[in-house]
Amino acid sequence: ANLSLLTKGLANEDSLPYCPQKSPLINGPFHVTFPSGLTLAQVERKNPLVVRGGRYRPPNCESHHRTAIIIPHRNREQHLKFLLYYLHPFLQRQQLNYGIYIIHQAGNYTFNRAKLMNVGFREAMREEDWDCLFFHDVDLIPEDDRNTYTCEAHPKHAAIAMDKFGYKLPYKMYFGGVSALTPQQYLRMNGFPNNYWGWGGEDDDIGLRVSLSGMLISRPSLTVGRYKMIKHKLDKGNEENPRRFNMLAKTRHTWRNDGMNSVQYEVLSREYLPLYTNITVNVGTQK
Ligand code: UDH
Repeated sequence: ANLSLLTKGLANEDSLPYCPQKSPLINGPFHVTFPSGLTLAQVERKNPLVVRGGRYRPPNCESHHRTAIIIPHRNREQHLKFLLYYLHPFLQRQQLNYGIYIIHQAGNYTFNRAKLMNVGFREAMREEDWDCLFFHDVDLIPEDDRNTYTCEAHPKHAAIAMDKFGYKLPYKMYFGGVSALTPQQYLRMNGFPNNYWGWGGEDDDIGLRVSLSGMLISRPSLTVGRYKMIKHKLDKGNEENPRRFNMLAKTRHTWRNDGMNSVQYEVLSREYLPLYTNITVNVGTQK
């Protein structure tokens, strides 16, 4: 009798019904503020169903979506805390099966945002068969949970309406801040460039790769793709990249040879923390 109870329990767990196509927990717009004194311990307490490494799956239904969030990071602990505070509940309201990966650049050498994304892609895919990857700046907080963190038929640019640009797209080809691609889309454009050191240009290179590899950009509506940016100055170690214009002029010749098929790095540590997986990586230096 005990055995049959046990197998019954297992069977039930394995056969959760699928979640509804549209989550009933979606609320629409919400007001983003930055409460002083917030701690990671508080964020943990508010998210009791998030497990080791920052993983979550809906408790009562099987999600249709497996989304990995990839966040490039160095020395932005305050921003990370606020992002986690908003993002965990946001993703849970969307009934996603998700994981959050912080890709932390080791050392003090010039920052390389796009290369960190390539590292995140490879390291996240090593762990799980994610069907969508969100490449997410640490200082952008979504303001509407109808902005679903799932992928589309074409690469998605999600952060189309940021407060700092007056909640408008700054220019037509803009692809910065938050974007989402399936593994197939990511590999089709050979991932992101590895050789943009310092601030600027890499997001336009990524946008160019989308079109050079024969894809279009999909976007949520301006009312939904809204983000608040946590105000900050240009970081030490992320000075403007003066080469970016020359490099962008050559992207159509370089994208096939520079990207996922050429990325080299060394993982220094992998930590499964309560609210996220932290991967510290040596991405090397400019050649
Ligand atoms: N990042 C870090 N640490 C750094 C640098 C960058 O974590 O030291 C990450 C972080 O996820 C950030 C992202 O890289 O959100 C993009 O970098 P950024 O925030 O510096 O870029 P953004 O364009 O900021 O958002 C612009 C600051 C003003 C620059 C003005 C230059 N003319």
